[in-house]
Amino acid sequence: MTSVVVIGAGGHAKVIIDMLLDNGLTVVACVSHADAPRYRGIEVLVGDESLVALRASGVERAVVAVGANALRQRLAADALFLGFTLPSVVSRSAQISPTASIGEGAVIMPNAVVNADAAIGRLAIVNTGATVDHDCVVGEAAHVAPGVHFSGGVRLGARSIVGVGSSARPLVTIGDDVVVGAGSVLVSDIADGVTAYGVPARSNHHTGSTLD
Ligand code: JB3
Repeated sequence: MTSVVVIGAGGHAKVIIDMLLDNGLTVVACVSHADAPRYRGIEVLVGDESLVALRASGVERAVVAVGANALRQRLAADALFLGFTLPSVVSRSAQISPTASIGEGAVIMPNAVVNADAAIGRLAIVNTGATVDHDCVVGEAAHVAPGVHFSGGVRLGARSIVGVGSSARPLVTIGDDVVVGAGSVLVSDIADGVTAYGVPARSNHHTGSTLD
């Protein structure tokens, strides 16, 4: 019951492996689509077909440790189809309110904070040192990058990423499939599918015109 397979073998997987080992779990292997170096001595199996044999050998749990949001969603669906369960992984140094909820397969990285009544969606990432305050909703397979700060009641849509060091004022809603550039300040809502960046964040390129 303490064995887990990690899907992915890049930088994100390394941080997750540290968390899993720190939580007393056994990582039986990483599964990658290409050869990758071992991290902490853990074998890297190339090709997702090896997941079938791992499941047949009795490994029940998988963590999809891939940063790309849509790919993470697809690999998670494949793992569920093979019969794996997708545990959430929470760093021992993260602070999680007892009234927050963490979805299946979500990962909460070291020194992150998730405050009262916040809801972290399945397969979401709350990355290193990010803070998600009371009543926020982080959508499925979204990514709150390192050092991001969400004030109360912020909503982030599915598969959206908010880049490193950004912040959002209370009650801002960010749509699905949005990309927010690093260091942005979100003071108003962002529609689905938009790329936004800057201080304050805007969804169009700044042309330099005085009418902008
Ligand atoms: O910013 C931070 C702190 N972390 C980033 C993270 C959230 O996302 C990190 O800096 C990277 O930007 C990214 O980490 P990730 O996903 O580990 O990226 P990379 O190091 O490029 O590794 C991608 C991994 O995805 C590799 O191990 C690939 O083998 C794996 N991969 C891609 N396609 C796949 C597939 N693995 C499997 N099993 N199947 C696939 O189809």
